[in-house]
Amino acid sequence: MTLQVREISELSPDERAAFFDRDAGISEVRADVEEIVGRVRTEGDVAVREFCREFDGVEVGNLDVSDAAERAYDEVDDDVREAIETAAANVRQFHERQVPEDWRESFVTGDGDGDDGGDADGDAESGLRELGRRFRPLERVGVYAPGGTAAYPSSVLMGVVPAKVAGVEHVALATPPAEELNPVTLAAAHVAGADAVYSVGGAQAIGALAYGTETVTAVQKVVGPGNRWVTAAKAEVRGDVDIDFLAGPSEVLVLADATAGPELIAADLLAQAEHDPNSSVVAVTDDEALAEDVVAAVEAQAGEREREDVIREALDNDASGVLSARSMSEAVLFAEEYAAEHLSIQADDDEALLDRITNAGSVFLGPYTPVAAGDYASGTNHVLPTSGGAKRYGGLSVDTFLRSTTVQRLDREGLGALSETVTTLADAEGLEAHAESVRARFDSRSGSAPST
Ligand code: HSO
Ligand code: ZN
Repeated sequence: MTLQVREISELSPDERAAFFDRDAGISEVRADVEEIVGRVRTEGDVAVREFCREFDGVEVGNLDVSDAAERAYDEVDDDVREAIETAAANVRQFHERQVPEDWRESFVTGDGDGDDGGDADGDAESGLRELGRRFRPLERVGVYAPGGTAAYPSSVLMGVVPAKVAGVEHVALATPPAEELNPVTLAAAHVAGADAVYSVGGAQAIGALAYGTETVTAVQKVVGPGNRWVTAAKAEVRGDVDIDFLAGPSEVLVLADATAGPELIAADLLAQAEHDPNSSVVAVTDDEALAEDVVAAVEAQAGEREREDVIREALDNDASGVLSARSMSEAVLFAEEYAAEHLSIQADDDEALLDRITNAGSVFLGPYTPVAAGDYASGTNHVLPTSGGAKRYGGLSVDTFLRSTTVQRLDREGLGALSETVTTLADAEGLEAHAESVRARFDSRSGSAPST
C-alpha cells in the first residue's frame, strides 16, 4: 500500500483507535515464555544452553564472556572505540546530573486551621519534626541488549552507564549468543563498566538473570529493550524481580508546521521505521502541502535505504501515517493522545508547542535535533516508554536503579504537637494499640515514657 495523506478529522473511529492502541505484542508468546522461564528457573545452565541451541542455533561454551569484552575493546577499530567512548561520556554526563541528594529537613507542624501552625522558626512551639529521604543503589541489576537483525551496542551504554552512575555494584549484561559475538557490543560493555557479560538472549536470558543459574548471578531488577520474547519474559518475572517497563517497537511522531523541511521529517520517520516491521512512525502537520511533500520524500528516500523492506512494513502499520490537521491545536491533541516514545517538534515556535505537551518519552526540538542523535550520543537515554506508556511513566534514568528510604525523628514536643492527630485517626480506624504507642511516650506512670 502506498502512503497517503489522511486528515485527522476524517479518520474513522477504528482508524483513529489503531494509532492509539499500540502494544508490545506479547500475548501470543506468553505461554511459550512461561515454559522457557520455568525451565531456566528449575534447570539452570542446562536449560539455558539448550535454548541457545534451539533458538539461536549456537552451541555456547562458557555463558560468561566477560573476558571477551576487554579483548574486544582492544580489537575494535579506533574510530568505533572513540565513538563508543564519546557516546558513553555524554550519557554519563547527562545521568550524573540526575543523581539525587539525600536530604533531612525540619518541618513546622500544621494545626489544621489552614495557616502553617507554629511560629516562624517552627521549633519553639511545635518541637522537632525532622523528615528526610535517602537514596541507595540496588546491589545487582541485569541489563538486556538486543542482538538479532541489528546489534545494539548503544543499548548497552543506555542500560549499563546509568546503573553504574547510580552506584550499582554488580551490573550484568545479557546479549544473544552468536558464533562470533558482536565486538562492538562487547567493547561497549567494557566502556560502560559492565561487571559481567553473559552470552544468552531471549526469554531464557531474562529467566537466568531473574532467578540465577550456576553461571548467572541472580539480580534484583532486569531492564532494557528486547523483542516480544524478552518483553513477555519481563512480564513473567515481574513480581519476583523488579523490571523497568514493557517496551515495544520504536515509535516516532513528528509534529510540524509549514516552516519544517519535508526531507528531514521523512528522514526521521525512516530512521525509526528501520528498527522493526512493527515500528510506528507518524507525521502530523497543519500544512496540507507539507504533508504531501513528506509523503513524496518518504517515497523517494525509502527506495534508497538498505533496510527498505523493514521500513516499508513499518510504514504500512495501522499506527503509522502522514496526517493533516485543521490547526496546530488539533495536531497537538493528536500527539498527546498518541504519547509517542519520541516526539520531534519541527516548527517555528517549538517551545510554545512543547509547553502544551505532557505525554512523550523524549522530545527533540528543531531541525538539527534528529532522533538518531538521542538514540546514540547526545546523552539522553533511548530506553523509553512505547505504546502510550509515556502517559504514565518516563524512560530509563538513574532513579531506575535506586531505592528510596524515608527517615524521621521527632522530639517530645514534636510528638506532642502531633499526638492528638495520630490518636484521633488511630481511634477512627479502630487501631487502639497505635494510639497507645503514642500515649505511652507521655505516660509517666507506665514507666515507659522516655526520660528526655
Ligand atoms: N530508537 C531506538 C534506540 C536505538 N536506535 C538503538 C538505534 N539504536 C529505541 O528508542
Ligand atoms: Zn533508533
